[in-house]
Amino acid sequence: ANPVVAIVGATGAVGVELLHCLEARGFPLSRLKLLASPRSAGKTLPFRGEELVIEALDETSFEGVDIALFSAGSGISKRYAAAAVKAGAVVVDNSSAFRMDPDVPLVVPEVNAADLAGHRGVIANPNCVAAIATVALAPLHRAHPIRRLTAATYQAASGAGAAAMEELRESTAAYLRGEDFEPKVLPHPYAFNLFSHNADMDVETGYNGEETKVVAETRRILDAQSLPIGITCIRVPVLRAHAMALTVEFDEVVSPEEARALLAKAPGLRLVDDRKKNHFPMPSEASGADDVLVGRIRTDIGDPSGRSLALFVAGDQLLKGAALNAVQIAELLLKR
Ligand code: A2P
Ligand code: 11C
Repeated sequence: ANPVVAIVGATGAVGVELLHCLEARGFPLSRLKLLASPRSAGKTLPFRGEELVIEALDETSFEGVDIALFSAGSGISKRYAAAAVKAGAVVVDNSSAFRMDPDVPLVVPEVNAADLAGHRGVIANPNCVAAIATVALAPLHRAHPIRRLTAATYQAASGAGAAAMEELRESTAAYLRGEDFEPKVLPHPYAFNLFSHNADMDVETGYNGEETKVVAETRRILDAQSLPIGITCIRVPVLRAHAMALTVEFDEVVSPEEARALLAKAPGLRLVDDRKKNHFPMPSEASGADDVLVGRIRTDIGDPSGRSLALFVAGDQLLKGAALNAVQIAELLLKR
């Protein structure tokens, strides 16, 4: 029989996309159970032409569930994942709760599907920047080992949840009306502005929690534990697609032509690299797309050795950065 699937955090920005992905991909499930906080209990969400009633999450929610897709923050994952596993479900967890646990595979299907083997009931879905970046980096890394990476990110509101997306809309409308707007979700004015990522800042090192996660997870997904990575994460006033400038140093000279050929045939990627038309990856074109967009592939003139390439990447934070990757992991689980 087809599996029973549960979504924990079904009303969230990622939760709603999980429903869409399951529906759009015709995921073979016998029943879908929607779970959220008691605030949402009794409300409904549409799925395959029906209105499914949301239930309040508790320890008993996972009876009969085969696959539980968690996306309600790491506190909820830490509290309820064990109950789901005990009830016999496999958990695909979108939070950061278990990503660095050696017993928990951290998987981007295009990159390290084989790591799923030997899971013990929980599989971690990576941070959105790590997932999007590794789809573009892995095909290069397999052909020519990367020896150093530098990244600057341009991250959308969706990464901070549905309420942050609403704050971007409302604060922009207020700005255009010439009215004051007091930020409630994000720490700084968002309309026509950008700011250092809102994750907790380590005042000793000067790196925030987002940067630390991206570094650790990128290394783990690429199986390159000692890869030096420099990173600056920035929140930009875009609704749902993250972009990033990547500078990649190799052990040897890799031509842009070769990189373009490797990336053009890699799964989950679409080349957008038209110099004549100045057409490169943009959040507007990445939004709603399953594929990660990659382009602006060129030799980095900042590295006199000629061994570095520069790329620009954009990917839908809610899809490849979250819901789509989780559903792809669930599809791999069914195949096994
Ligand atoms: P709810 O809408 O009922 O608050 P986002 O990342 O977009 O902010 O979404 C967070 C998700 O996590 C929402 O679906 C939210 O449900 C859910 N959530 C928050 N707190 C709890 C909780 N205590 N139990 C279950 N789900 C929760
Ligand atoms: C952001 N990437 O854009 C974050 C959100 O590691 O799951 C997701 C944080 C994570 O703010």
